[in-house]
This record gives sequence, C-alpha cells and structure tokens, in this order.
Amino acid sequence: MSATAQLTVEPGLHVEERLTREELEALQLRRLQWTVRHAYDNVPFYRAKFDAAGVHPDDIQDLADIEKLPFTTKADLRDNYPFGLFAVPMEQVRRIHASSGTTGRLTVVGYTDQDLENWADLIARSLYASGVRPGWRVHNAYGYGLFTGGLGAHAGIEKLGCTVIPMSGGQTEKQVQLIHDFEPDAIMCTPSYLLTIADAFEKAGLDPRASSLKVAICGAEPWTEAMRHEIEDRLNLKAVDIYGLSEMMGPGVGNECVETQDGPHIWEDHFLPEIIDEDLRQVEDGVPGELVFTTLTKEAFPMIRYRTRDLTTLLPGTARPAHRRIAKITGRNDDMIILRGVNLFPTQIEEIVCEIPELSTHFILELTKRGTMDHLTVKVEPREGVAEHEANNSLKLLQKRIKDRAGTTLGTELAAQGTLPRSEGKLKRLYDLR
Ligand code: DLL
Repeated sequence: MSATAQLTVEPGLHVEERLTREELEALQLRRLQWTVRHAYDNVPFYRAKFDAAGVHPDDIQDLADIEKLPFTTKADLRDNYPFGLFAVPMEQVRRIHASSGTTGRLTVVGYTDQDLENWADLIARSLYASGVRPGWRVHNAYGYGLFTGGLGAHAGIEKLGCTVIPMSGGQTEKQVQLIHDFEPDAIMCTPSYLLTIADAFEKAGLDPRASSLKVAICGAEPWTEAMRHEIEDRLNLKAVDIYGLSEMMGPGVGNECVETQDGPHIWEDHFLPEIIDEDLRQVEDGVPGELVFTTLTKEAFPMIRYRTRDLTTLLPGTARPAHRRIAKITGRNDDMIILRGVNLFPTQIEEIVCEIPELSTHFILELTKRGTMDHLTVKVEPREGVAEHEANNSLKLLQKRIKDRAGTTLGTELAAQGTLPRSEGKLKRLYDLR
C-alpha cells in the first residue's frame, strides 16, 4: 500500500497545510516507519547499510530515532548508477530524471505514478502559496528534459488549474515575445535568468515593469534578499523562493508564502528535514548547518538522511505554522571558496554588489594562482549610463566592503557592458582558472 493513496486535495490549502504540529509529527512518524521499511525490504544498498550500522526498521519508534540511521550521499547515488537505488520494479517507474552536477556521473532518480501525483500536488501547493490562483496563465521557463525543473513545474501548474505556457529555458528573445503577447500572470524560472529576461525586455524597447507578470516563482540556485529586491524592482512583481533538489523529487520540496516572503516552508508531510553540524550531529532549530532530508512518501526512490550539502537554518513555521521554514540558502558546501583560510560564498559577494547602485548584478568570480597563493577577482559590469570614474570608484567601494565584511581582499575589475556570460538557467558564478 502506498503511503499517500488516501490524500485528498482541496481547493485552496491542502489539508496537510492545516495540520497542527502534533498531527504533522504523528503523520511523519507513520510515514518514516513506512519509508524505512520500504527501503530496507526493497533496496539491497539500504539493507546492507542498516545491517552494518546495527539498525533495523523496527527500531524507529519515534521521530528522534532517525538519528540511528546512516546518511546517504551523492557518492552513494553515483555508485549505484543508474537504477541501483530504485525500490520498485522498473515497470512501475513511470519517469526518470537526471542531474549532471559538477563532476562525474549523472545522478538518476525515478518516480512511480503515485510519486508523480504527489509531486504535481506539491507544485500546485507551492504555486498557491506563491499567490498563483486557478485560471492564471503561467509561463514556465525552467528547462524541460532530464532536469526536474521544467516537467516538474509543468504538471503542478496544470494540477492547480492554470494554463501552462511550456516555454522551457533559453531563446530569450522569444521568451520576451511570448510574455508580451500571451500576457501570463506568473513566471517560473531561475532568479538569474529572470534578470536576463528583464535585460532582453529593455533591449526590445519594452518596459519590464509594464508586463502582465504579477508573481515570479524563482529557485534552483542560491539568491539573496538583495537579488529579490533587484528583481521585484526591475519587473514590478512579487518574487518568491521555491526550493528543491532532484534527489528528493525536484522543485517543490518547499516554497515561500507570498504574504510573508520569509523563506520556503518545507512541505514536511513529504520530506523530513534535519540540520547537521560538521561532526554530522543533528543541531537544534535555529542553528545553521547542512540540510539533510528523508523522503516520507517516495515509492520509486526513497532517500534516507540524504546530505544535500546546502547550508541553511531551520526556522519555525509562519504562514503555514506546522511546516518549518529554511532560511535563504547561503550556498552549497561544495561552492564554498576557501581563500587564504577565509570561507567565502558567491552569495556574500552578490549581496554587496547589489548594494552598490553603479554596479549591475552581472558579475563573475575568477579564481587564479599568483605564485603559490590563490587569488580571487570579481569582474563586474557597471550599470548602463554610469561614467567611467564613477564605476572605478564603485569598484573601490566594493573591495572595501568585501574586506570589511568577508575579511579578505579580492581583486575587482570592470567588465565592458554585455561581455560577461548571461544566465539561461542555473548561473555559474565561479570560474576556477587555476
Ligand atoms: O534545481 C530543482 C529545482 C528546480 C528547484 C526548479 C527549484 C526550481 P537540482 O538540479 O538537483 O534540482 O539542484 C538542486 O539546487 O541542492 C540547491 O543547491 C540548489 N537550489 C535549488 N533550489 C534552491 C533555492 C533543482 N530556492 C540544488 N535556493 C539544491 C537556493 C537552491 N538553492
């Protein structure tokens, strides 16, 4: 029996969004017990791992017992490439997605009919939280294909009763034309790509603030509050944060509520979050660390204590009181740059660049070697119309603020307008030229 076959979807909030914390935790425990048993019975990898750790599905009597279970990592997925972690026979796997990540083999994930149904429900729920309503037109510029963004969002847009415009990523001029002609109410794309689209509006002689768009549901990459302000200002809309990862499902693991815009609520009836410290010990809510997830309903691809590498903090629920939130992701611990002993994230630089009015949000980080030392340079395009001496002064200010706040000196350089790579999806900020 599936863990979720009984769910009913109501217009407006899902019933699970209205649970009390106690009711939610009782549901989580039942689903956790089901998941652990399902993984143990059907995936040799989990059975071997649990046996080696001396833990059995019967040992999960309480949510706190999750700490007895071993972690799962990206390397485990790669070692079991392509289908070794699937928990149902292949005939029951209705769809596959894969993500390339930065190195090595693809990470492959699978979904049963019920998994796809739950996913569409969670996207519908996420869109509703974003302020999207049935009958709206939604322009979907997440990439279609193996990436979970496009097709994942697509099914949920339909499920909520909206009209989907399945544009996918890229072809930026065409994006502008379709937004202008089809007058969508909402757009789904990465935050960096939305700024590329805003630039393209201006290039086409159109005012991005005058478009029909009211809401943007942005995610798939880290972005700062400063970036949110930039987006909302330039496009005259509300930008909300959607979080997710392929290993859990794809987009819609959590979503921000438009009325509070205070970080994504994790949909805890389907995903159990934990934060761990560097010693891999669970920390209390409010303490920053690495986000770890356990799926609670996934049939084809249950994941137990998956280490996401995303760094954030678990916060209490607000607009959906039972569902905890995550603070904006600082970065992944694999994106962290260690420069002469100082830890740096591209989001820290983004925040500072966004504060300086003479600088555009188009910047990259170049890592080079000078002798034996690593050197990091921020290359940034000034905003249009900014005089050269002003731009040069703003570079000095940038360097000073980075030094003051991040505690290290970076090189800063201006790049000519339009010369830095533009985002078409997930933006690459760091170029390692060592
Ligand atoms: O990026 C799923 C997705 C698609 C999410 C569309 C949201 C919208 P992956 O390609 O597996 O899946 O990448 C997952 O992207 O571990 C984070 O590092 C990062 N990420 C995703 N959403 C956010 C967000 C999709 N809202 C990885 N803020 C995750 C910061 C995010 N980082």
